[in-house]
Amino acid sequence: MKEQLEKIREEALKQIEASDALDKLNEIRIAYLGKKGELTSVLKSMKDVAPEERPRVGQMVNEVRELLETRLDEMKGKLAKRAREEQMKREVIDVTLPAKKSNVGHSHPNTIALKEVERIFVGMGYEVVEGPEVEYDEYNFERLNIPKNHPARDEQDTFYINDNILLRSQTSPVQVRTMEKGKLPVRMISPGRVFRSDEVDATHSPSFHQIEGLVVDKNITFADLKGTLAEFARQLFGPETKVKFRPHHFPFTEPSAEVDVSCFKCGGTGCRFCKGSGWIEILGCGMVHPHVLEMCGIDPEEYTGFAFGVGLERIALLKYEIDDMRLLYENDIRFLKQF
Ligand code: 2NL
Repeated sequence: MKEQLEKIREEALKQIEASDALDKLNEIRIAYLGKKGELTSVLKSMKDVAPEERPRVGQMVNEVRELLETRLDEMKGKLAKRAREEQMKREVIDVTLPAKKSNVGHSHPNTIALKEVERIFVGMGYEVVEGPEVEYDEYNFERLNIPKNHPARDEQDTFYINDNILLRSQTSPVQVRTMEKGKLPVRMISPGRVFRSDEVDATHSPSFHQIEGLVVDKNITFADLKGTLAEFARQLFGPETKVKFRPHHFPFTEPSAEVDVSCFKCGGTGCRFCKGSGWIEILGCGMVHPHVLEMCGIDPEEYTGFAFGVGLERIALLKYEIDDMRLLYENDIRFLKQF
């Protein structure tokens, strides 16, 4: 019996020492100490041992059991520690590596120019109103005093969807929709994308952006228009900027004018930038035509108004001294990064 126990002890210790995984260790525990394990079967055969020998053999069995349990626990700890160390080695993070740089973008020059124009007019109490890019002929032309057969309606200039639906050629329809609602006075700008059937070149694109402005109230005069646009020009191009109003014609305003600003490069003496004239054209404007007010449900005997329209790309090109509009649409990151 004694030899048998010693053999079990030696064999078990050898196996524990040689085991290299936690589940193997568990198998060894079951094989020796489990319900049907070798040591347990020795206990079961105690009935064959002489009664006076039983205490000694029982003590030996307990000693072997305790020894094996201790060794199993030790080995379990060793293996677990080794596994943890290997995992740490595998998952090591080099905190000294340089961080991944995240690329932060910025606004497109068109957007920067738009925000600037919005800031100026919001500062003067204007509302910013947007509207649909697909419009009715009625809002884009008819109510703006551009009747059928007017040259501006030419199919060559406008993208028609069908007989009475088109891609808006200006943002005025947004203003028509606002006037039509009948809440007066009106003080608004309407920025947005517009469409014209133009060939692409340095100054033209079939899709560009416009900002129109409209004021309707009692006693609005051309002086209000002049003062407002002069202030706009000073805020946009600098406090020394002068404005010049040249008579012009638009179907929707009367009288109408085109506005030049004194060249912000040379101050008006003439340079390459203003092509020697000292002036740069920036927008069109005028007093809202009484017939337009009428068609929008406003009594022109009681109310008057002024309106203007400015090309957003034109402002961006001027402000950033870009000489080709196509650069604004090509999305070349090397170009866009400069602003
Ligand atoms: C230009 C000229 C202009 C307007 C737009 C307008 C709008 C309404 C009534 C009357 Cl609802 N007028 N808009 C007026 C004058 C000029 O734009 O050269 N745009 C690029």
